[in-house]
Amino acid sequence: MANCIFCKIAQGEIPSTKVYEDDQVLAFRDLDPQAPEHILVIPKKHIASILALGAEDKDLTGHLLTEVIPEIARNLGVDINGFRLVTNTGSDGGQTVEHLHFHLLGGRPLTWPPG
Ligand code: DGP
Repeated sequence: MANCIFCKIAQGEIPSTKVYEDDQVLAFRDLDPQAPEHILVIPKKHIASILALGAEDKDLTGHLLTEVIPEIARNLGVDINGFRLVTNTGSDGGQTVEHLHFHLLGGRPLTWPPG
């Protein structure tokens, strides 16, 4: 999608520090990390948020949650002490980039509740 920063990252038009890539998914380090490990996991296909997912995205979301995210967590070593997975949605959810992304945060104890 034109003017979507994460589409541009997915297409390699904007550089990123990649930690995982396949034909459907890209994961890269957040520009403004909030934890020692702060990874953004995105579908390459433009989907605005979790609310924009359709039935046709079941394979993609299943792949993302059951395969990609556990693999990234294991590769980073945060499977041992744990991590947090967050998808901010809409303005109250704090979403600033309107391309579905999961924040994977780990490498330190995280507090709850969020601000
Ligand atoms: P959210 O607020 O949940 O929509 O998260 C958007 C995140 O994206 C935020 O933590 C900062 C990150 N971000 C924004 N622009 C870029 C970029 O150009 N490169 C990278 N690596 N991260 C970005």
